[in-house]
Amino acid sequence: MPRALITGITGQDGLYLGELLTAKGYEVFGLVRGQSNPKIATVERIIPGVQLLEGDLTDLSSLIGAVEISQPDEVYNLGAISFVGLSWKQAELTGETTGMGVLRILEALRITAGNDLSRVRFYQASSSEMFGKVRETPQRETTPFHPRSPYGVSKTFGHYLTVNYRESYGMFACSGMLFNHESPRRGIEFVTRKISRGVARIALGLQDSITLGNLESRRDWGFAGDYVDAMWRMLQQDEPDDYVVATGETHSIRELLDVAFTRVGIDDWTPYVRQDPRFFRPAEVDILVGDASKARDVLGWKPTVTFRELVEMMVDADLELERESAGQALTVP
Ligand code: NDP
Ligand code: GDR
Repeated sequence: MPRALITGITGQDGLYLGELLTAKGYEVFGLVRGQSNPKIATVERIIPGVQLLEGDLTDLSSLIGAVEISQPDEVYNLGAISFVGLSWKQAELTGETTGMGVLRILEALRITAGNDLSRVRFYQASSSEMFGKVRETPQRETTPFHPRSPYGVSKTFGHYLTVNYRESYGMFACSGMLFNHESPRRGIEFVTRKISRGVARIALGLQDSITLGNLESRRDWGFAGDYVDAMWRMLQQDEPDDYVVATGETHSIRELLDVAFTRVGIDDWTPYVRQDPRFFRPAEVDILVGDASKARDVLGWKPTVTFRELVEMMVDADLELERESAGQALTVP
């Protein structure tokens, strides 16, 4: 039975990856931070049999402990401060977690393996945010980086470190340059979920409007369930490498609003959407669109959910969630 250690198991991708690996017969270990993490119950419900280990990406000895207990064949480093907007407000914490956290988990693996890093396979959750102010469109593995946020800079550090451990120690280390991927499990701070949840609440009469920032930026949005499959495929190859994972389509926030509001029967969303400078960023990534032909050719990976299907799936899930919690509010005294 192969053994996998996932950092960031309480996040969107951690839950999908844990489910996928369990279905494939893995023994799944997950790193959980904090002394009483409220997401533990959700993780245990979604990933039956998961073994949770206490640890934090800012604490090397806890990572060494987690590696010693789990003895992993594969490590997926998904833990991070992942919200770009927060990374300006908590730049140091972002650097420590999203950047230096990669160094610490790699060091934990090196120290426990006694320099023989050939046994363990490592996946680093890199990001299209590394392309930032894009130098070419679409972006591919060879596109130069120009990150635009402390988050993007930290991810770029983590990417190069992953490449460096591969080159320095012969480690099977892969960097997945993943473009935005979403789902009903997406955190409510991200724009897709903020919109799907807001639209559901507006349709049910629970909210009047949604307040957003820049509506002109464009992203390449895919479904998170598809993207964790690409992560796993990277670690099953004969040779470690880096891959762009993306749909190849780009859409604006306006188009996202069009699809989401149309789903609940509202054709003109302008009366329901406000803008506030609070949600604009000091430096924006204007457009992202990935060329995933290497992932398609080498990994045999392709996305299965279209942009429209993704947005509709998220709105439908939020409608159900909001109806359920409105029902509970009525019945619970
Ligand atoms: P989430 O924000 O949903 O999850 C982040 C995870 O990191 C949570 O489990 C969180 O734990 C954990 N975490 C935060 N700080 C620490 C810490 N100090 N020590 C240990 N764990 C910590 O992110 P996603 O699931 O969406 O993304 C997974 C990874 O992929 C992230 O690294 C992200 O940056 C990257 N990525 C995501 C993309 C996307 O579109 N989703 C695209 C490209 C890259 P807790 O619950 O305790 O807060
Ligand atoms: P992103 O995702 O920064 O691409 O990072 P996010 O959904 O936060 O922003 C996407 C775009 O929407 C614009 N926007 C808003 N964003 C948020 N969150 N809230 C708003 O109110 C709002 N209004 C407009 C943003 O300016 C931006 O242009 C995500 C994260 O998952 C990262 O961890 C990951 O690496 C990248 O995707 C790829």
